[in-house]
Amino acid sequence: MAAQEANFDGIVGPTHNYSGLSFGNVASSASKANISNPKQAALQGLGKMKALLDLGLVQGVLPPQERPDVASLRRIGFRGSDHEIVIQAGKTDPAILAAASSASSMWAANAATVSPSADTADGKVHFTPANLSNKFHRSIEADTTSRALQAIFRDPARFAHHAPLPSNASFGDEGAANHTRLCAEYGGPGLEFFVYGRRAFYPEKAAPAPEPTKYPARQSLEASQAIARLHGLSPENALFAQQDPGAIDAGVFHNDVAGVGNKNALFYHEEAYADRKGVPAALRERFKRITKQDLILVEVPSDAISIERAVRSYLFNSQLISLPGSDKNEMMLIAPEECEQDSAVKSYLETVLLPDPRQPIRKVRYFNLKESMRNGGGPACLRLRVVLTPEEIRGCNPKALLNEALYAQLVSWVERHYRDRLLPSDLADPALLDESRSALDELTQLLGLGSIYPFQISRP
Ligand code: SUG
Repeated sequence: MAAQEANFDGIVGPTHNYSGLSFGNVASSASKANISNPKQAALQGLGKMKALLDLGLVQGVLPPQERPDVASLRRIGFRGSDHEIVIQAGKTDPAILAAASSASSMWAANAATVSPSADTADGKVHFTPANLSNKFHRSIEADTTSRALQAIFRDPARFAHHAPLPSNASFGDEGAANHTRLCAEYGGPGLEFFVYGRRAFYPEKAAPAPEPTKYPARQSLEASQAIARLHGLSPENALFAQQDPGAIDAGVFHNDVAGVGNKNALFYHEEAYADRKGVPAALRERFKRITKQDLILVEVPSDAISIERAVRSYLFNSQLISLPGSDKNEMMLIAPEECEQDSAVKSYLETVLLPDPRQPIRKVRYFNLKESMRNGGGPACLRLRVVLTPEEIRGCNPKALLNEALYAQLVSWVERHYRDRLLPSDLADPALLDESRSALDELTQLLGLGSIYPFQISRP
């Protein structure tokens, strides 16, 4: 059997809440202080995973993180027992406690950048966990993410795990959300397309466009180049392009809010890249050289869907999947329900895109992911794509791969451990820390991960 693309989705953690932590992510700011429903959030995520499993895809899970992250609170000077620290931080610094409590690791597209073995010099699958240095609440994910990835992709003969890049704006790295692999066949040679928001070094070198003025550009060119180097990609197989600064200022804080690719197709908004003509041309030319095939560029013009509408509906944060068993290269969009509720987007999809025989997308399925969407996380944010050969699948921890039984166990685990209502002010309740830790303790056993959380590692 040939290589396939597996999706590893982040399980939403028990502290999922709306604290408005992500400046530049308009949904996160707009949802600030709303009531969240962690149980519903986790079940919505599991529902999408199960649907993809039922479609015949390989589906894996990534565990949530320990939150509130008491270790980070200690690092910045809070003292006392774990409970005392949570209570104290809640009194004096609720915004910092909120940052230390975010369930943001659910957005697995930001967990790491992954290069399949067909692209790398040593023939291993390479992983670099993202440092997520632009936001404090996300920068504290990388260490546990590293341990989780190593506990899942565990055969050292097949998987290479790198340390996160230095945690600094110059090497700001947001993982696979700014990385797309294009190929003719998953197991064949691929073009790894890296999109960055800013250049950190060599200001004298003219960049295609200036930096955004309103919102931060989280990914640097130098971070993307470092990853290509670490993963042993050849210069031929990696292409770097700047995101349109205007798109970032419109709320495209990651490139996966403006485009999604799969195999030989790229579905993207006209305003995604700074060099609107040059980037598609370069992709087309490079793809042809690598695969001897034509790249299908499905560009959505601004006068059909404005960039603001794309951000509101999260159209481009859909997953673009190849339907297993279809030998005709047929693809399906896994879109958020917000696209169905926006009449312009729905009509574009159903009357313009799907009927167009020049492009491969034949079906759209809408999913209710509202809890995650309100923090700016759509279907594509929730998954990390990993192209795996059958031998590589066998080199994974089998307990992290979803099947009917694991799905049922995870649903029951969520039902037993999660609250159905949470306000940012509830984060100061030390009982939430205990609930979260006992849930995670059980989960690491379910998934056979060993000790990956600080509270487990420091346990006598
Ligand atoms: O980094 N939201 C995340 C959303 C990440 C979406 N991922 C991709 N596009 N791949 C972020 O901005 C909000 C948390 C809060 O406000 O409580 C947050 O972190």
